[in-house]
Amino acid sequence: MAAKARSFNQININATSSSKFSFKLHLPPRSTSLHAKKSTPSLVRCAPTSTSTVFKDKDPFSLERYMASKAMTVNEALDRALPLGHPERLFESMRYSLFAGGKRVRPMLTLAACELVGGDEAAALPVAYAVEMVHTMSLIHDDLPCMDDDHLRRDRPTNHVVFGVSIALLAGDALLARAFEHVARGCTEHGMPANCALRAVAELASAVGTDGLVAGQVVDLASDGTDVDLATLEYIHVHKTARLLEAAAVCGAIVSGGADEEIEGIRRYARYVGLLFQVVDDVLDVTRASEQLGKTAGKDIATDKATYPKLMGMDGTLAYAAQLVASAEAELDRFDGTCTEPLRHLAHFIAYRQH
Ligand code: GRG
Repeated sequence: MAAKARSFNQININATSSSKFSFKLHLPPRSTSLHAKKSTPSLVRCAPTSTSTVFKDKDPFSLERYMASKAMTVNEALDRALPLGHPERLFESMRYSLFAGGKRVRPMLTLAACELVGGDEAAALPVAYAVEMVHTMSLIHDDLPCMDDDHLRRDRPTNHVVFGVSIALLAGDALLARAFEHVARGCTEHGMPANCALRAVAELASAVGTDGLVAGQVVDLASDGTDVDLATLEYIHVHKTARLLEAAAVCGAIVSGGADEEIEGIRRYARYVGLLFQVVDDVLDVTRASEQLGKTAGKDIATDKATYPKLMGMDGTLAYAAQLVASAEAELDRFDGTCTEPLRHLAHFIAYRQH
């Protein structure tokens, strides 16, 4: 870990930050309490889900094994959920981007949150892969000529380069619709109470629309060529990036029957991690090459885009990232120790990732 920290970018998660930048997340209250459950007093449940069955209790936790196992579970489920169909070109386009080798971080957050609150992984799986469908949709749309006009994504030519703008746009739309279809079907098939299903749908919808991706993208587009301050930058990234990671984890807890107190603890953790994801993304854009990222690197500097390194400097950005990891971990301290391992390690992975 120490070697990694040096190579990425010297985040020292144990350091007390010397950042002069204030550390606050301005997030609007969420309307997730369609049918709020009564809170339970303690956050000590542990999940009898697949990690504990795949890895023996005495095995030390290995994030590498955990991520490989969850990615395989998610990929197989996605393959079953979206076989080729008619019209074939549409399905080819959807599958082209879906199976282009994404890290599957968001579905991992869903499954890890499920595990933390003692849920059944099979029941949370449709939500996990639905979030990946939403994420893939956002990448396809983000790369379109009317948005970022990018040509490289997940190590491949972008969707519209291969399939044309019209099909790429429609493939994104179909992935979005399909995602909600699978959340609803998955909840029904696993006998989930209707209030859980509706709450998850509301959470995910809010992360996509005017309180999430779309809002962030609109402000991002409007900020092009203007002097963006830190508050605006945070607004963009919280909405464009962090909200979907937050919804991924929160939905995992909701459909696993998590208590309100647990769900809100996981939300706070995921908010920190979501913003951390983008802060690190900004750093990687400067420090890594396109071949290492699988997408166009150095674009932020080339287009003079507002980023955390630009506004805070690299040292300030790294200190901010360190604060975010520490804050995310602090949220997990209120839960049972063993069960927090996946979310704890995922926060570290996001901080130290190289791509
Ligand atoms: C049309 C409803 C609708 C929404 C689209 C285009 C858009 C609105 C939003 C853009 C959102 C976006 C692409 C944000 C960037 C998030 C980000 C850092 C992506 C990279 O995620 P990784 O590193 O990618 O997890 P992989 O490929 O590993 O999955």
